[in-house]
Amino acid sequence: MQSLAKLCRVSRRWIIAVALAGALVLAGIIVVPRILSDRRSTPSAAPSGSATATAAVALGSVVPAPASVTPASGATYTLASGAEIRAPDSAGSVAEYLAGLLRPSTGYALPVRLTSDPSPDGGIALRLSSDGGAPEGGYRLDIGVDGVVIEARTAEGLFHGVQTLRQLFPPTVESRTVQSGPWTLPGGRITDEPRFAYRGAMLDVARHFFAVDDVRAYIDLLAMYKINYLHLHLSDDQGWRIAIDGWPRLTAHGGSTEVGGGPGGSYTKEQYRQIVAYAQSRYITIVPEIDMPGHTNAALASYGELNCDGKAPGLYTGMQVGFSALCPSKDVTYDFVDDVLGELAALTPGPYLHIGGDEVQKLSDGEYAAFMNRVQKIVTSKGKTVMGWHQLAAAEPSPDRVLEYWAPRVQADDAFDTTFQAAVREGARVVMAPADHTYLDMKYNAQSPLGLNWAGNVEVQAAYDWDPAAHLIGVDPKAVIGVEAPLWTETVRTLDDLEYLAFPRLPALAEVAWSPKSTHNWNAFRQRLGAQRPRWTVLGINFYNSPQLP
Ligand code: TNX
Repeated sequence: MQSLAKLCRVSRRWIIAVALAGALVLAGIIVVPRILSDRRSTPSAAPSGSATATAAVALGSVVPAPASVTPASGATYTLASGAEIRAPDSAGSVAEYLAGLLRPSTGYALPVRLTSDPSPDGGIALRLSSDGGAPEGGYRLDIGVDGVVIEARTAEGLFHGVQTLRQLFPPTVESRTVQSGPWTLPGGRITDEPRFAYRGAMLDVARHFFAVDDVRAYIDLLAMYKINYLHLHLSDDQGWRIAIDGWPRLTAHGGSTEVGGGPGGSYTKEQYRQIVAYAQSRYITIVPEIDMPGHTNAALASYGELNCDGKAPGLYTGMQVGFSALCPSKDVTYDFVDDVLGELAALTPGPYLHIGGDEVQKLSDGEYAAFMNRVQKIVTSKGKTVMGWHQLAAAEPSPDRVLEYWAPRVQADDAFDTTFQAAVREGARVVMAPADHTYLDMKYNAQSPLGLNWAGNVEVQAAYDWDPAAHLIGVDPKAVIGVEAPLWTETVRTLDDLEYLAFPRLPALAEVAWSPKSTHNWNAFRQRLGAQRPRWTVLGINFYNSPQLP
């Protein structure tokens, strides 16, 4: 626990220290700590003859890389103006989604025909079957001269197949205005399934608030790369962003500002439901986070009784962390947590409630663990599964809980690692979000106009070139259920800003989470990722044009 406290305390000092440490690591001077085994290969030269942006799309060019790709040499399929999209009733919404993607740029009518046994007949058929050609969440895509078939066990699998199909059309398919074809696809078969069940992104709507439309737009970008969880960081020192009936000042006062003193904002329950429903329509599960006991100044400012001295502090619009905590010795604190988590559980169909638990400097280790033990029980009493940042390892086990490991390599700590390893042995599952690989708010390089750099700069290769299952030594790889890409928003104010930090690192992390390890190859990946840029241009995504991509 001493080491945990250390983990919590040092993070800001690193903003300065890590730049130096990063340089030493690069120079090979610092030995990689015991829990971390980051076997990054030395980058080799780019292969010659890399594909140009305008060349016809190849079957093997998809991001994330599919599990298996078998091109049919010479065979192609061309979508015709009279084509139909056919699907069974239960996949009708996926068929409509596909039609909605293809209609604006092709200008074709592409009627959706619902039928129990769809065949392509020159168009596109979505088929559900009990074997589906691939496991749960996976799909099989067959492109032949006479039509396209996507087959899966579930509508979710079909949706992922649709994302693959979308990338096989020329980039102009992403246009919202009619473009000239031909709309030709490469022939062959793709059989695909995800490596990890949890493929997450996190959006911090507390440091800067993002309205429902921005969140919807971000969800659409996540869906393109088969991400299936969106963790919303709904509260922090600078803002409380979700309406709670019994505690109206949380949003009225606690939601009224943000980093830098802007107007902030918050979601009504109806708006939160809209986000949940939109995410569901893209097969994405929302994971709401109320960070506690620290990162709570907005709540403490709204209700004096949550403070040990009974006095409400002022609102906070700076960027420090660790200074706030709910009062762990007052009954009202737990009444408050019970109300908040109860209302959030009722609004959230997904299995997880994320309770934060990071960077608490104001409480003793004992106070922290006792508080988190009580809060974990409140989560399970609401029928939900606990998720928390990795410091939560110091609290007692909770059924199936998920710990989100965020420490960058230079922050690893032997004593804390022992606590973490023990928590995993006692049943905790792990989502990997090490800051030096997955934090989308880290700068790409010293010149990046946005972002922080306390965990070092994170270029595209750092986001891609690591193995979530092998990253932690002493942790059973089977306990690792996935990967998350957090986007903290201290420096991020607009959707354009979000896009700049997410692209191209988000697709890189999506590939780490989806694709089998056997496909992992930086040089091949950077070719495929680079070839996505024309698509991002057509979509109007404000991406960072990384020099690491050909
Ligand atoms: C650390 S890592 C935080 C956040 C900050 C972020 C900025 C973790 C669980 N907490 O409070 O926003 O760094 O990069």
